[in-house]
Amino acid sequence: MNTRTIVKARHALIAPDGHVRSDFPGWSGVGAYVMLSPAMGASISQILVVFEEEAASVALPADGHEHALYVEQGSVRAEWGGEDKGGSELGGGGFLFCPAGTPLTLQGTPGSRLTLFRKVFATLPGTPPPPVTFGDAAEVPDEPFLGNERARLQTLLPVDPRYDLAINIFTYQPGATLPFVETHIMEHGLLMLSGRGIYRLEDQYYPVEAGDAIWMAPYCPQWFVAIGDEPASYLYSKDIHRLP
Ligand code: UGY
Ligand code: MN
Repeated sequence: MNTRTIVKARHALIAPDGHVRSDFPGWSGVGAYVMLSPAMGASISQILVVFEEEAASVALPADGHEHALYVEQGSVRAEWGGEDKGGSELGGGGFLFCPAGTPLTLQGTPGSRLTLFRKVFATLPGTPPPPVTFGDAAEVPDEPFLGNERARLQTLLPVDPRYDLAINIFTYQPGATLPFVETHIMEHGLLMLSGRGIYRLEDQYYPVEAGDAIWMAPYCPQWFVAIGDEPASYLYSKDIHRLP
């Protein structure tokens, strides 16, 4: 038996063949698969949620964690409480940020899938917390990354110091690469959305494909090249805007 999954002290690749579900209180009719979490040394948790039954739902408590989600497919109704109480219908490509201290419930039609990021919010003294924020990735412009038209970045959340988290989508044409081996203080949780490539994590090179999750700890040297006939695209989180 074999798997591409590998979990190391400073990085991990989680391939779909090893997924095992978790059950959480207040979650019903869903398969929850925890890709990344503090249990492996990450600061952020990344959870794949698959809605399996009619009226399947997820309840996220109003604690010190903020949540951000991206709908891979299907239709999800999000409702949040707090000062800016409200709701929204999210289809494939829909995203939502819900600040810490705000309760969030999600209901999805059977077959809907989303990736949920959950992280302790780092307050910024003198600055109010960020608001609930949502949208559709299809409407977020993509920009060439460091001048490369064939490697394009979408920044889903506003670039605003109230947020301590970025959620981005990176899309590479076949053969396009990250321009250099990045080494930075920021941690990434990542989901391969489509296509294939090779990810360098520390000093190892891994073939990766749609459905894979990756953890890059702070200072994990990282690089990517897209391979194959189609563009490769990934969703990733990044902690930002706070002094170390
Ligand atoms: O935003 C980033 O740090 C991004 N360039 N990293 C990555 O794609 N691994
Ligand atoms: Mn990076």
